[in-house]
Amino acid sequence: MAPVAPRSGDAIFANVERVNAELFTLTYGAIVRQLLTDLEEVEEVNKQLDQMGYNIGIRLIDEFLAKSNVSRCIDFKETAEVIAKVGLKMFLGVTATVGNWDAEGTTCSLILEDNPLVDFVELPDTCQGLYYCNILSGVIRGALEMVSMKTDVTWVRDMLRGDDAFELQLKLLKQVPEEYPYKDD
Ligand code: MYR
Repeated sequence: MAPVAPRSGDAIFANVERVNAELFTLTYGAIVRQLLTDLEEVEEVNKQLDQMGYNIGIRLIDEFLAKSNVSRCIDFKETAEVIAKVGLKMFLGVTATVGNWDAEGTTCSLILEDNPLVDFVELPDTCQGLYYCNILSGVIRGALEMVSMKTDVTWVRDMLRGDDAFELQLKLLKQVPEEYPYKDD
């Protein structure tokens, strides 16, 4: 019998991580498929994915702030960089490039370097109009709302729809100033 070469802890860990990532991707695919069956209308699926993401985002922000040690951002530009380089990395294992800023500094794009949500995914013609990754825009919208930023987050490029990248547009609609709980007399 051929001897079995022992595998290093690192190799086993990398394998477990890969399997976890694949399981996550496949589970997400199963959720989208189920929504398509249940809701029938692609538009409704888009809304539902966004809402699910929002519900995740409003909870995930606590974990993000606790684990990342990120302190208050001075402006929306810094917030966008934190999402691109720290938030996405922490929860999705990818980073993004921030660009396409408008003159006011309130609208920008996150261009994803990679998108593990779409591994193994091919959309049939019946799914035209589907924003498959809409959960992600919802997560970011929900998380930002919890740190007083009302935003619009939409996909402007989507490789599953034939574009050359995955690009999310972040638009800051309103920043609610946080109130200091005590009044100085
Ligand atoms: C602050 O000024 O309070 C810090 C704001 C940081 C917001 C970071 C939001 C992280 C969102 C994570 C998205 C992950 C998507 C998978």
